[in-house]
Amino acid sequence: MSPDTPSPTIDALFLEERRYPPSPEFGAQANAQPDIYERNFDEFWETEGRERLTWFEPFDKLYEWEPPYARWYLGGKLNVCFNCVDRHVEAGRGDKVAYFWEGEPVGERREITFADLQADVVRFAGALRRLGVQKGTPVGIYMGMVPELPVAMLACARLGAPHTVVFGGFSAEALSDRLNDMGCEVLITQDEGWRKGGKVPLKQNADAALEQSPGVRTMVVARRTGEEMPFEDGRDHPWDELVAEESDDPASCPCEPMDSEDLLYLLYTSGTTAKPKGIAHTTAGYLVGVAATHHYIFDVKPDSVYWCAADIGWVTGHSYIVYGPLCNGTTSVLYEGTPDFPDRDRWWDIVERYRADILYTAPTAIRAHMKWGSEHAEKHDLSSLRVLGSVGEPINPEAWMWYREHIGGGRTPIVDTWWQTETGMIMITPLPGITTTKPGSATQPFPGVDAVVLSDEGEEVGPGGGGYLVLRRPWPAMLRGIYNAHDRYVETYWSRFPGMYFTGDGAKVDGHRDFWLMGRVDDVMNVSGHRISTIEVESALVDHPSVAEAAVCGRADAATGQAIVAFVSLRGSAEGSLEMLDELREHVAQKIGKIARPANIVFAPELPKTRSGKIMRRLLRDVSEHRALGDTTTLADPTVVEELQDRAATAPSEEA
Ligand code: 7RM
Repeated sequence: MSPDTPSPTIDALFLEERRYPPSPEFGAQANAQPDIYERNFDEFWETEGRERLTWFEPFDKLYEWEPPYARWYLGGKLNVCFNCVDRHVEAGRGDKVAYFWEGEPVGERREITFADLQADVVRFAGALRRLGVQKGTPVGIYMGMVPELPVAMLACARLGAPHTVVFGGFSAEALSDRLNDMGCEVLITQDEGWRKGGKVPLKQNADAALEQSPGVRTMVVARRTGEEMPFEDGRDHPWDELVAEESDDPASCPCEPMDSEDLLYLLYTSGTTAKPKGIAHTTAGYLVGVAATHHYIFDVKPDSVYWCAADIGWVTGHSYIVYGPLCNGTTSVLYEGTPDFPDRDRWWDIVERYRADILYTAPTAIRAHMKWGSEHAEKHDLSSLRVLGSVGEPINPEAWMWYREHIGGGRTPIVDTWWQTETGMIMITPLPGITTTKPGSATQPFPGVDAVVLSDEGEEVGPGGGGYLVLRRPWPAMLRGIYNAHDRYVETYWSRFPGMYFTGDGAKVDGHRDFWLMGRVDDVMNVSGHRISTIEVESALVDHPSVAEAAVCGRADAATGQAIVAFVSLRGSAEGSLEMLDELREHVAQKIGKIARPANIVFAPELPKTRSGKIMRRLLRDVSEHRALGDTTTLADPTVVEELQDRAATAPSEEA
């Protein structure tokens, strides 16, 4: 290619032509009806704000937009805990189950009604108040998937104390960085967590973290495993002893009236290398955004049993296990453990037992189930399922098809929901009953969301072309900045295309204006001037019947600029032979073109992922270029990369 030929921003190579129109029966009963797309933006969010929440004082202005900061529902007063808990009890729904909690050890279960939740939250909020927590006190939370985790979050919200939840799998160092950045004064943790039958030493990690976080003066420790452990006098307090002294009368610890724009929480996202960013979410806009999207996108009904299988430590858990579902008064499943403990049918056993009708999970989990085989799901009656959701990464069309067929019985709509910690709520998604879905496409912007794909030059890319995904209009749950880092906020999100929010993701739009996400733009590969997205090569690989999962990255290459390296994990009994290598390269060539053929393929049992299941391609680049690894703090299992380094050193390549 000559240097003056402008290259496309991202090449779009993968063509997927399967279509799944909604069934008329689903459409007729759906929460979202087609006219939702015709609603006026202001009218839609005003109505949602007024009708979906209970206000102590009504708002008088929908929003103010002074780029890059928006404020929503100005003048309103409300409390998130009141909306998620108290008002449901006051309305006579105290006996409704809020959470069916399922512990990892088989047989450990708790049924928590909205009235139980209120009593627990009131007692714990009272205890925190006695420990000096008041409106504005920053609180850290470091726990596993126990009922006390949502209780702790809601108790903070009740008092008006902003929280930061640090995922229970993070190290002491990651925890103390976050506590220090937010200036936390109190930390809530638990003795230990359960994971795959083993124990995670949460309190011990918290002790180590506090050595580097002198600002934290108080620690509250919930009991989970009951293991004896040292308590520091004056600093550490057992949760159960604290709450035993508190009243469960809601009037004894009332909900603090908060301003619409008061801080609800920070959630830290790790930038690629730099220090984690404290993404700020405030009270009213966030709650309206997550409750409205939860209602329409998952088609939640009053008698639904909804299960989001994410971890609460990730934004998906904040928005769609805690705040959205509780605000809507929904019954949820809350599961503590992993999908394969003690057996690979654990999830399907849970779906069957609770008759869950909505399941929301991530492509990484779907691919794991696919790798283990459909026989585990077949042992169970999954006929209660009505809607399936996916989030976290682009979903490969073959994984989408497997999910639809083996979990959804070929009957349920799938909502592939695109969003970010920063957006707070789902932004691009099908609406079940309305949208014709396509395997691998997140389809349409949610009503009122203004998403476009732009070229390097900032021009809108036409149908079929790939480019940068940006959002042009503010939305209620949008981030209100990075905590204490205005310049970084502007630089990260608002400087690439002035006045518009840059998502950092690549995308293409097809002839029906449906969106196809193409991964992080930092991961796009450049092979002889062709800018190839990782997801398209990965999806071509996963399309091969022997492949369960694939991750690709570019490594420096003298001839082509970059060459594609693929890391492939095979299904069941398939073997990573030289023949398989040729077959896979040929398969990619046929599916999307010769240019996208991997130069090297490394067969590996597992791929390096973050705790929320996203493939860490940055580490794959380090492995492929035989470099020392960059930051690995967010890696779920460090042994996985070590294994890859060994295998990459001996992997056969194109030249071999
Ligand atoms: C909810 C969440 C955000 C990044 C985002 C994308 C990727 C998320 C999808 C997706 C394709 C999807 N928050 N992503 N959902 N890519 N299709 N449906 O994941 O802050 O942890 O990550 O995740 O790259 O920018 S997050």
